[in-house]
Amino acid sequence: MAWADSRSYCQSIGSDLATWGMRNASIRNWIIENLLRPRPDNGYWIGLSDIEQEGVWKYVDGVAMTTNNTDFAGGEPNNGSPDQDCAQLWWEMNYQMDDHVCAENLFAICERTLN
Ligand SMILES: [Ca+2]
Ligand SMILES: [Ca+2]
Repeated sequence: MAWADSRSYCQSIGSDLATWGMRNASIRNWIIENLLRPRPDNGYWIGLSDIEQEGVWKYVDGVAMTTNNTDFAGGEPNNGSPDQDCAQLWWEMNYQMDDHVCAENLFAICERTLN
């Protein structure tokens, strides 16, 4: 699904695209090693974008990007052609973060807190 559709899907099941789990390196690495790496060839949307303002990266729960709460691959985010505003984890970048074209058809990492 496209990034926006992925977000809608997550919300439809009481969650949202992953935010705090992506900011926490140990949780992020657990997800990568146990859930993503066993199924290569895929890209996964997470809840991080610069849709609102180019170059200003923000998690969907409102938390701003810092160097401490992201793990972009070297040279990323590069706002590559035609316009990359949504963050993915992608096997070709060893599951580090990469900005990608939001309309691309990727998987989604949904996240919800337990009540
Ligand atoms: Ca961008
Ligand atoms: Ca990119």
